[in-house]
Amino acid sequence: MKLYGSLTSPFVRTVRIAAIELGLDREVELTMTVVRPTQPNRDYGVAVNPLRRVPALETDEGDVIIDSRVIVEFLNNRANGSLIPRDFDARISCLNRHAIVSGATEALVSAMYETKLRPEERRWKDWAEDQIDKAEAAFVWAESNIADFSAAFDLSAIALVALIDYAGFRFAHIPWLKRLPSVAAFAADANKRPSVRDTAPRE
Ligand SMILES: N[C@@H](CCC(=O)N[C@@H](CS)C(=O)NCC(=O)O)C(=O)O
Repeated sequence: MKLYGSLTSPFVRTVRIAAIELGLDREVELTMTVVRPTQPNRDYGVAVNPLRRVPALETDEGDVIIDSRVIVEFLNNRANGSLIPRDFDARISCLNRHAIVSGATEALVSAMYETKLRPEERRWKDWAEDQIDKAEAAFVWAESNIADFSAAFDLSAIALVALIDYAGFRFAHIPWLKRLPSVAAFAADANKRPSVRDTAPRE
């Protein structure tokens, strides 16, 4: 299978961590793909993902699956794994945690585009700060709900570690976890896993 992505995207990283945890990493080959706002990668848009976003997974059967959550669901099913629970209540709870974490990650990716990619004279500072504020609120929420994230290394926990490391990677000047001891302990613990260590974001 071909995973279109990069070494910096937190969404691609979620899929890579999941693939390792599921024992599928040898079957999933990372294909470096550049997608940057205002520089449309049209070949990729036509051949793979019309939204021109990563990650996208091309299966051995030639189907294309987009969005990290959907890809993890596909891989989890293929490996008969437990990254997304089958029990309905547990599943909704996991997907709900993931939705908050993933929304915060999207807010930070947007803030990164606004503060680093957009021409300086056109930047909207208040909007970028609002996105960062949303991510901070999600971290505070995670601190209150850390027991659920720590109960199993599932999709929501994987996405949380990807968010924490992305926040530190792109916005290193912000002391994200300073007043969040439980999230900090969760991150330290998660980073002991080879799947997490070996996929740390890098340019
Ligand atoms: N909800 C999507 C978000 C994917 C996403 O936003 N990826 C970013 C990279 S981190 C991207 O492709 N950005 C390019 C663009 O939006 O033009 C997922 O979970 O896969």
